Amino acid sequence: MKENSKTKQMKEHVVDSFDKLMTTNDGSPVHDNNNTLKAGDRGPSLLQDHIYLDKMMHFDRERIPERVVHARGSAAHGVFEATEDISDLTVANFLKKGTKTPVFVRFSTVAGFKGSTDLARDVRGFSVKFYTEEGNYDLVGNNIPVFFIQDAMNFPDLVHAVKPEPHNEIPQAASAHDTFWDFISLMPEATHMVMWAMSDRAIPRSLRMMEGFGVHTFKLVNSEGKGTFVKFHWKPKLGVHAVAWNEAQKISGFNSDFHREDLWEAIDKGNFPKWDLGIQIIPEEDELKHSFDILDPTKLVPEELYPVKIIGTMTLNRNPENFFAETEQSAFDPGRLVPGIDVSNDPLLQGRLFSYMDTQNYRLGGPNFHELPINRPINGKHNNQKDGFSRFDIPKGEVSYFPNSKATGCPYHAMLKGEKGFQSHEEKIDASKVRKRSDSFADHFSQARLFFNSQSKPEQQHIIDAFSFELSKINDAKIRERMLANLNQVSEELATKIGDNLNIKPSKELDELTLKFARQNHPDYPLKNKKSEIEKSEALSMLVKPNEGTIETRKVAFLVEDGVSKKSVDDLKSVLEKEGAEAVLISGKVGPLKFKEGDTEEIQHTYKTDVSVCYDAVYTPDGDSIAKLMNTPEYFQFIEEAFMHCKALCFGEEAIKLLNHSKVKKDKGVITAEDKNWQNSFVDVMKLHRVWDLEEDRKNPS
Ligand code: HDD
Repeated sequence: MKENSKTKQMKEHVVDSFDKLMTTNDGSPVHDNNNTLKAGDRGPSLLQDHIYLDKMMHFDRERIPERVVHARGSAAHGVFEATEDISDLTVANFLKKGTKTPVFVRFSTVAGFKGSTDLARDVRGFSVKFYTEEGNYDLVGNNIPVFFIQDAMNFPDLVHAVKPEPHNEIPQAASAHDTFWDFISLMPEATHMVMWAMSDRAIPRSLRMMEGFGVHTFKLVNSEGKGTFVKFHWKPKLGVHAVAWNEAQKISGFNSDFHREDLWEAIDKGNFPKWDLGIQIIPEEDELKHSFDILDPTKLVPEELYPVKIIGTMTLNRNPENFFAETEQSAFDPGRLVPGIDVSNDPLLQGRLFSYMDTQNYRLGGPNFHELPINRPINGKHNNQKDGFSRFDIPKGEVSYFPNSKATGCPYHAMLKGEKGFQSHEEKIDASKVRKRSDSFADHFSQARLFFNSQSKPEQQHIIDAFSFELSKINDAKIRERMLANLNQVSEELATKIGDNLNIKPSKELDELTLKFARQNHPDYPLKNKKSEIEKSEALSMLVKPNEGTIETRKVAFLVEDGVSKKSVDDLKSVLEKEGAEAVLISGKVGPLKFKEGDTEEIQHTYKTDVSVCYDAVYTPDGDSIAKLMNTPEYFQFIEEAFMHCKALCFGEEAIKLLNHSKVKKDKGVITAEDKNWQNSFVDVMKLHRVWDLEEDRKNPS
């Protein structure tokens, strides 16, 4: 990996203790790190033991408050390269064509604690810190393009509702409980976002296979000071994919670090994840032109109205050296802006501008968190801000104020020397001071409908299943009813199908009752149905489009035993590896596996440690191993579960016996060596990610 300005800066702080004498925190060499100082062999211990006190005092203070939301995260370093000339839109230095900028990216779940599972049904955070030549720019987004609420005033309530309930701190990392749905059912504006949260977007196959969105509308500002509204999009090169809900639950049990490990291993092996950065460009003149308000964060801007223009590519190419120092201490803030990018008046974004700075001050113990290596700007910082806990910099001189003559006005502000610096976009505002919700934010259902209508049949079924699961977990029947009434505004079909699973019939009376409830809580709440300009948007579905799939970095389980044919293993392995996928041999025991041909190979994965849910596809090669597998219940469990989760399965010619002996039924996703062009057919099915359209048949094989 090439060095850049950020890696060089960080390197100065990396400590390598190999072959070094152990010292106290003050550098005093430690003679004995096993025994406390005692009065006599059998004690008591002495308070004068500065080596013990030094060690224990540090240990006692090792934990800092976890993030109030997005506590569980995984991160990596990388680089962003601008690939398009958009100088007509922005002066942002790092967006100049050809510019390469170091980045640090942190992905997260929202609700769970720091040690919770990766595969929770949840929104994923997608935070990018660009270390630009003009300071740090943070794009703190999510993998879902809209948000639950419109105004920051509701944020603490939303978070209190989704987090474990205060009396018993149950459930961990899950929205399937009363307080969350109580809140949501009383906030019609949340309906659009919960449609996304109940879709497969909330259970990604990999952090490397998620889109990212800036969510809010932002502004780009050019050299003439002209502003243009933009929406930011991250498009993953590996496509957007999810696991099945039943699979997610099982992964949580088998490997709660599934996403963290996947990201780490991919980078470790040189399979660097990549995303394109795109923008939707919305001229200022269009601000008020649509059925939705572009300042309303519960609305997306359909790509059919403003297509996404790709302006750069981000590659993650280095794992952090240390989790705490980098991932945990990284401090993101949507208010960290650089010249050429500004915020819009979205009331949720405006509220965020206070919260992040405030939380970092608390979480990282004071106002000098900017000086931590992971947060330091590469261009250095110069101002008159002084002192505070844990100041690292040693500012020179007697001046810490402005204006001054003693330091010739330095550090000078840009205008003093005719330079520009960061200038807020000039905007005319002529308004009364009010505390209210804009009428232009009043339509809460038409984009939720747009989302539902844009899903393929299997995706719609997953949404119905997810709502049915979550709402079934609610103890208070009234909450279930209110939620169903909200969903009835989105689609009668959706509400009826979910209602069938909950024993509730959607009705006009229920809808009115729900409205009454919502009104009681906020009497001035604007609620108006509007018609969306777009009925259906292809960009909202995750279905793999023809010829767009890839199997790069996918993991294929090869189920083997002693006596397996090496040729049968190697032939398919080389086809898969050519496509960038990985074959992993799984057997009954670790240690050397004997091939039919006589060679051996070390086995690292067994049925004790590995399960089908951690793999993308399964192959059973030929050989004398077949007889052993015939008597291995774990083998059948593996292939049958993969089948249920709509994965591609492949069987060698002799292995067809095993297929016939199992509950797996031959369909277009089950390939055997008797099929024409079988190896390529297996790759083609894998490219679809899953054969979701066969899900119903596969769940109930006749
Ligand atoms: Fe937030 C963290 C994303 C609304 C207040 N948020 C946080 C992180 C992400 C987001 C990705 C994790 C940052 C990291 O990796 O360290 N948040 C969003 C998005 C929002 C949003 C996309 C809406 C569009 N957030 C939001 C609001 C508020 C906050 C309205 C408060 C007014 N968010 C916070 C926070 C956190 C945070 C409490 C917790 C830890 C942190 O900031 O550093 O300040």
